[in-house]
Amino acid sequence: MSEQNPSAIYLKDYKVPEFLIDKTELTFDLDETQTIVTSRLHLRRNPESNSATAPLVLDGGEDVKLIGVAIDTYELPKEEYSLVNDKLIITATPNEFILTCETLIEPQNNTKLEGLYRSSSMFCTQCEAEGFRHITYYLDRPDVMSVFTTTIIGDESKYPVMLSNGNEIERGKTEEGKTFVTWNDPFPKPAYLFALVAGDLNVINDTFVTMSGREVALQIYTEPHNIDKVDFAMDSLKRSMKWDEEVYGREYDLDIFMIVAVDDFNMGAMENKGLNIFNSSCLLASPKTTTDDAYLRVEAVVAHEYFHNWSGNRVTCRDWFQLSLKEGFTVFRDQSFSADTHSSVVKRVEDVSFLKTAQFAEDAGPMAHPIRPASFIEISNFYTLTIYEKGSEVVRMIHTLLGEEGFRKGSDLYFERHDGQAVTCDDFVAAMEDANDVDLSQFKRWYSQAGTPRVTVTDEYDEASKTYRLHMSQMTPPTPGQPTKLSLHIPVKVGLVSANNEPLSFVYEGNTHDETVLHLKDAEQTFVFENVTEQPVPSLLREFSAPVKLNYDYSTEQLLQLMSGDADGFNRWSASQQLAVNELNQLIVQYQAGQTLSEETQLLKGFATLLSDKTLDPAMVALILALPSQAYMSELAEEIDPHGIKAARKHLRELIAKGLEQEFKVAYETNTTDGPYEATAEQIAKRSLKNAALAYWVAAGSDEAASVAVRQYRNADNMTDQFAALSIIVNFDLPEADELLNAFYEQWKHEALVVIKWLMLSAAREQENGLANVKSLMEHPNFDIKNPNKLRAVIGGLGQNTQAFHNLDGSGYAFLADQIILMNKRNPQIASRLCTPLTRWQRMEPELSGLMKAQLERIAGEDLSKDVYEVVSKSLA
Ligand code: B3K
Ligand code: ZN
Repeated sequence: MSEQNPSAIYLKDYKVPEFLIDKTELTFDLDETQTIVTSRLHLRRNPESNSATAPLVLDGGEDVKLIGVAIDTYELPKEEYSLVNDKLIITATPNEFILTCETLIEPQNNTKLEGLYRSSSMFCTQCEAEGFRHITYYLDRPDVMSVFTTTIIGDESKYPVMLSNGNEIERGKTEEGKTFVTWNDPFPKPAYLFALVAGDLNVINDTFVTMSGREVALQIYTEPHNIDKVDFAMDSLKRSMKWDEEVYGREYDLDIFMIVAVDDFNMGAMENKGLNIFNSSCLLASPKTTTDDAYLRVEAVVAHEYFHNWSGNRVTCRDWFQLSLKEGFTVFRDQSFSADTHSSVVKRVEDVSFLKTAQFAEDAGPMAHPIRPASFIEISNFYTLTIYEKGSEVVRMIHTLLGEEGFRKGSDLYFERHDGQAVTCDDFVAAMEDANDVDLSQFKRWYSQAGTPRVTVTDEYDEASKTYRLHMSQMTPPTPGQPTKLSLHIPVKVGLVSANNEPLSFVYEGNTHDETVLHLKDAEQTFVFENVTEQPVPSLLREFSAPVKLNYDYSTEQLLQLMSGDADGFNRWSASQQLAVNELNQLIVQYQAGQTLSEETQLLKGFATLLSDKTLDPAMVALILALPSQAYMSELAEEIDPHGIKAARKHLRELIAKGLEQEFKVAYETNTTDGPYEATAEQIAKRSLKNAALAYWVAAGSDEAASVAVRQYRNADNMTDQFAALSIIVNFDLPEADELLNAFYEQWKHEALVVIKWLMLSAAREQENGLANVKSLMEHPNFDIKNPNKLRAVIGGLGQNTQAFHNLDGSGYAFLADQIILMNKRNPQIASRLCTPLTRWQRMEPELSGLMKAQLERIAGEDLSKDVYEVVSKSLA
């Protein structure tokens, strides 16, 4: 791949830093061609280090040019320092001193979007995980926490707004007539939380009064044309602040909290202390340009980044192996916030569905890793679904084991004990244990073992003694580097259901319950329930109490029963999914054998009951109606046949559509919302059912349904309805598809976020010349390869376009590989993420598998960035 392959670093090699930086004083002289950064680092030897003579080794980057370096007032001549592998090494230093460093950087040429860079006309930063070293030489590791004072110097006519962390403490003019602004952040923080923004921005102002009565100024900044789209984010922020006070007792600390939207951003958002920076796609929202899903995302991301102020900033990670300490916990917090704000069952279904589709696939692939990895080559590759989503599931299991109150006692102790520190996942679990006097030692294996455990359940009922037994076994499959696994502590929440769909109470361990949490700890274990009056249907793993694959041989009748009547809303969805998965699997087998696909489906009965039940939450009905996705079916498959899955899904959808055509029409007509658009749970629920019903109705093939879809597109007063109609028109290839796709672009070409939706839908469109169409999108004047949102939209759309991407001539895979090679050096983080579909090659059917592998090998032949190298080499290992 290159002459010297990058090497891994290991958790077991962790050592405390040799030096600490008590204070960091930075000056940025911003300029269009070169930016000069001067840093004054107040350094001293770390008393916890056992070396009194270790050299000072500061992290830097190939894009940082050192102009000069001084210790106190002594300017170091060249022979007194060295630059090796981007590190600045000074062998002889006093025990305590001020190091002054002057560096030159070129933010305008920074295409990697880490460190300081330009997005549109503004300067902005992204420092997590290791971006700060691309700004200046530093101890760029999270266990070095420092008080930052930052002065920004710039031309006020171009950069009237200049922001950094903390509070503004001074402002004035330099001798050259430029403006300077100085910011101070009193809370010691690692460099990854540093932020700077400069630009011609507009702001909205608000305030929040904390539970102790302090008034906090809230500001959201955007480029002028977007300032009308941040009211929802501001409202979400205030609700998040209140929620964190009520649920976790956590109050905001600084006097000001700022958020800035930028267009070019590698991920969703960043929790820099007091100055969050957001991808505009996760901040801007207006009814006409933003769908319900995107509204919910804005709310969740605003909450997530805000919650990091405690889970991440006040208490941070000791090293990057502990990333899930802040990410898993914070995802759990934002999921709970959304669940409390909207419907908790709907939220749980959405989160679990995502986990089972995407995280399970990651856990079954070559990049599988525990939520606390033992090693990595490039930390940017470990901002994964495993760290985030599975990490959240692990925190949720602790919550399930300790209960609401016990969990709160544990989190209180954690925050109190570790405020201002950089700590580990072990510290988090220890606080939970100590506050509750419990032993979580076996449970902690979840932190170090990768792979999705399989739990297999069988049962028996003894009529005479009214005893019911559940036999459970667990097995975690091998993952790279972990051939054998230990038994985990798995909380399995169960209830029993009677033949006439009533909850059946039972006696377990001496107490009567309707529902209980079983502690599966051994490889095989039997749980005995007494006083069970009839043969029950077990409702297993309620609320998805553990991130496992559950196997119980449910009959179709049992699934239909759980689907219509289980007390656990989550399991009603789960049963419907299982039923649909079973039917799809049969259809796939028929498709592969060249047989006629079966014309019968048991889902009709279940869906009919569902659609006629007026007591149900429409959002829940919509979720149950959604067939298991192409991606989820792929995750489940022994050998992935994308074309077979696609054909089976299409066939089943049509069967259901035709079987319940009238019901869908009625559901469409009765779920219209009155009044102006609002992103409330109630309205969102109705729109989701209305649009799900419309898709089925159109799938049944009537002209009436097609014209209703076109009418909805034309009359919609909000993006949810407009885009849902357009997607249906395009996906079913109605005659108006071309015309309306073009009209949509023309209507919205000046709204970057809507253009992104258009790019995605266009790229995903299945048609004869699908790949040529994707290529032409990348030539479109409104496409910009430097903008990660646009690139992801096109490549993401292609990934959903089965015909174009999984083309048997290999052209789809080759095209993706071309883009990866193109982005490899320009933006390694994005390039590495684009590799994901190819990492699944070993699970594909043989022909496609070989084609994918060939592309990975082609990529491997290039001179690769660490990011891409790690993913490609692990995939081919
Ligand atoms: N902590 C950031 C993610 C940074 C990713 C760096 N490659 C956003 C978040 O999880 O809140
Ligand atoms: Zn986060």
